[in-house]
Amino acid sequence: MRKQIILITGANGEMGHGLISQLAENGITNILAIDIKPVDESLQSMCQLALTGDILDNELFDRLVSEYEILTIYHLAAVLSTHAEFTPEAAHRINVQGTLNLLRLAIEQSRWQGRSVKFLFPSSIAVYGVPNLEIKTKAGKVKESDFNQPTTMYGCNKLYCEVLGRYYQQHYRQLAADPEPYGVDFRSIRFPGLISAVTVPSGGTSDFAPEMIHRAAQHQPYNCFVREDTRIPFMAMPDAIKALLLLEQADQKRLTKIAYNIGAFNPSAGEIYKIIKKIYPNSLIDFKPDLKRQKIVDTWPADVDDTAAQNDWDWKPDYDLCRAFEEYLIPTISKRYQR
Ligand code: AKB
Repeated sequence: MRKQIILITGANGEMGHGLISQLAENGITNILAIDIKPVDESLQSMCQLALTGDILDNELFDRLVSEYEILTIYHLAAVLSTHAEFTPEAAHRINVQGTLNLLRLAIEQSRWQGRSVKFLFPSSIAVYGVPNLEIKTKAGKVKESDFNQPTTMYGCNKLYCEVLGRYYQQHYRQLAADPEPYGVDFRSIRFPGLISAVTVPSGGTSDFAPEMIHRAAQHQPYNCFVREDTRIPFMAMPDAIKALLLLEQADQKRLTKIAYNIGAFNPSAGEIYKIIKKIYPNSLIDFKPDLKRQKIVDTWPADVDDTAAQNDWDWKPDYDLCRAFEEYLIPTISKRYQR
């Protein structure tokens, strides 16, 4: 009998850390964690198996099929928006071909198991491309069908992978004599900027918020790369993990979308600065916009409409801006840097 496992790619990433820790806390340990670099020591003890592997390596997945019955796939591995702009073709290979490899694995597993394997895919607000600041301000909370014209390779990749997910769920091998019996149970969330107290992001264009907080807590100066008036949706990492697990547990029959918006709070960079200055009055933060990265963030919405997630799978954030700082970020981050 093959061992039943939950497959998590991108294990070393910010979301990977949060998800593996939460699953372990929930008593779930049949985790197979994969990352291109050796999985962090702190995570290995929470996993049944931690593999160093490349999601572009099909042989890796062929080996897994023979040994494991994959119950759910959380495909978190990705090259984020800023990094992807420096290596767009490599990002496309990893973000799209990598996802295609995982979708193929999921389809094969669905056939073996006689049921649709759940495939949780983190999409992003980067799929939105709001044309200009005037429209961004007027648009307010954007719906999933608004402004789907991404301006980054990462945003293009994420939007296309949502479309691939729908294809693998509903149309894969549609001309075959024997139609695909189960498909993939593809479920996706368009995450806002995520702020973790435990890890520091790298390669994202929404990183200005977590970078500002972590640098202030280390009493290090920080030049914020966006204007003070820059406003996009953010979320505390525990809520991002809560959303992934809620969507995974949701009744398929209630789901009306392939990809869902979720929101929590949407402060401007200046409002985040003011909160930090109250907590770390001596912090040396100033605003030196990187006009190229600023241009990307200005195409992302000021806020998102998450009515569908509320209706379809009872989404509700635990952390608003104030609680995120008071009860999650500052206590954990201050402890982390006091050592
Ligand atoms: C990024 O900045 O690229 C990501 C995102 C918004 O998806 N954090």
